[in-house]
Amino acid sequence: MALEVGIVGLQSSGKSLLFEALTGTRATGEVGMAAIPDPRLQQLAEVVNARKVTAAAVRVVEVRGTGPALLGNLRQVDALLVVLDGFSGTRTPADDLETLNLELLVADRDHVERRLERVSKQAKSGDAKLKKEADQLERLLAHLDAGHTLADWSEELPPELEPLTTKPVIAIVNGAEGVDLKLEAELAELPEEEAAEFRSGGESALGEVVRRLAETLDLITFFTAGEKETRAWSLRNGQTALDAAGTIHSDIARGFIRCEVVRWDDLVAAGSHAEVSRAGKQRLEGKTYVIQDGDVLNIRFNV
Ligand SMILES: Nc1nc2c(ncn2[C@@H]2O[C@H](COP(=O)(O)OP(=O)(O)O)[C@@H](O)[C@H]2O)c(=O)[nH]1
Ligand SMILES: [Mg+2]
Repeated sequence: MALEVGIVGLQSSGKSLLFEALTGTRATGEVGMAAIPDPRLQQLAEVVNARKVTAAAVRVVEVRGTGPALLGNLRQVDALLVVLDGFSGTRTPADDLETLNLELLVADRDHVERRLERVSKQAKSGDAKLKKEADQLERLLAHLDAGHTLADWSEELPPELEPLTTKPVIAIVNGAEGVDLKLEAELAELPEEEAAEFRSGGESALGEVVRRLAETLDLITFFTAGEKETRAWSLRNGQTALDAAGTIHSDIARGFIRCEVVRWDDLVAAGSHAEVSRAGKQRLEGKTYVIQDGDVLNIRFNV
């Protein structure tokens, strides 16, 4: 399951432009994939003469406005990208961020209230667990109505809740001061070389956004380097070889036997899988091995 990020912002702040800049497709208020740029990938692809090169990607969801119903579409995402108008000269980004935080809070209050209604009804059956959750939700609602947030609730939240206000937030000021999203969206439509030429060596401001996202989510990258396809994949820091297998395909996780691991730069320096193995730089690891950023994996599995 790919990691997912949601785009939120006030009307005309540049949400659709960010979606387009990240995914290279025009926003239809839907879902797209944003590639995570990684210079190591191309080097690996060249070493193995890969016919296909695939970057790691995160799913991006744009919601068309605010309000509990629309924001509710973001309950499953791993992080929020908040777009703030810094280009029109008519808005104050810091104030808009406060407004958006309030919108998220209102959406969460609505979420808690709805859940409370449902659970109290079900709890009439006498189920002790439901009764306990209803009591918890009632106190939580009072906590919110007293001007507090879910984030400063001292007890554990009921696991059934999917709050928005506890998600990591990455704020992007759209404009010359921050990221010029109009420009980035236009560049996203150009072939990669032309866009790079336009930037004349300077890096994409969008790259910075993606990097902040990867940092916020504590992501690491591992690679699979085959001739048919060389590919980068994202994992959360601390995840294992078995998690890596599951990221590639559930069948590979199910049939996991062992995993050959080389460091990406050892492979590039050696020039081939055969050479790096001959140099003794390839290790065999099991299911519980904790993947390190930059590992190149070859997972052996039974089907
Ligand atoms: N000049 C300029 N216009 C922008 C910029 N960002 C957004 N706009 C304009 O603002 C309008 C709304 O942008 P859009 O991405 O559709 O906003 P959304 O409603 O948040 O999805 C569009 O007409 C954009 O062309 C910018 O950085 N510079
Ligand atoms: Mg839009």
